[in-house]
Amino acid sequence: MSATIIDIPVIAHDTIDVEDFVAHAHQPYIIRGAIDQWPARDWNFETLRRFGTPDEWRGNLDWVHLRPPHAEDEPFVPFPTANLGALRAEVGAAKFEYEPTEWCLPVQCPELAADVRIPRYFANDWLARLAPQLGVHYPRILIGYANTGSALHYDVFNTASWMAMIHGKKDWLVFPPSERKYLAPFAERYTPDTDALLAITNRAYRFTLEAGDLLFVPSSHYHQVENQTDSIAVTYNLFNEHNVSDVLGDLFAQGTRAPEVFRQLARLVAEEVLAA
Ligand SMILES: O=C(O)CCC(=O)C(=O)O
Ligand SMILES: [Fe+2]
Repeated sequence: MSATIIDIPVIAHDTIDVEDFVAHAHQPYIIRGAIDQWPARDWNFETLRRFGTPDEWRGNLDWVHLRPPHAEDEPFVPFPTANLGALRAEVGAAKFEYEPTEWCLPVQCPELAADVRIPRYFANDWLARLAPQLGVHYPRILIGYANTGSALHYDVFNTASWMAMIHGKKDWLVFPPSERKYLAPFAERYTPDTDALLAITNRAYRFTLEAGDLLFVPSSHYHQVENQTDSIAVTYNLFNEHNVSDVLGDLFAQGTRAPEVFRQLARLVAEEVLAA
């Protein structure tokens, strides 16, 4: 096998007049023009450093957790980001897996959350309604460093996600749900040699996400992401009636490991059904 690369559709923010975008988006999309008016477009590493003191939790800004590729049995090791230049000089062009620890704005820095404007087509969000019970809060800032990548995965509770690229570039590889069965040997690990993933699959999206772009990734789409440059992104996970079945499927697969999530979700679905 050798995967055919599918072009990811690029659509203009203004042309999205669908009331519920998630209902119709069964593949990834890049949306242009969505974040032009966000005050967050002006963020850079210096501006972010002004928020919070270094000993407060601000994911990946001062420390980044790294390990070599294919070293899932080893722990991530914290590196001060100020010293990454020295580390790179030592290892040359080698790539590292990084742990994408995120900076959770509503909890850690509400004043920065106001710089992000949730696009209207992502406003129908049941995960936000569960957030108080489950402790999952978005939006988040995800800071990455050149030549680092994160493991092949799908997102928490198999939710959909969007990512707004604020600064820098990320190389994305996204697989349709039909490819998932082939990817098991590579799941939850970072494989810098992406040709190895393309060699065992039929179809994939491969693209670079650039500053100013907004990416939507539906549920059940495995993805592996690499920071082409140092980067700042805003991430957000969501689900609603259109992909709740993906979330339920994931919870059933996890079985008793997620009873509390199940309980809260069942309550929410019952509320929705009874209100209809
Ligand atoms: O940018 C990354 O490293 C990973 C992004 C992603 O897939 C996620 O946060 O779930
Ligand atoms: Fe993800």
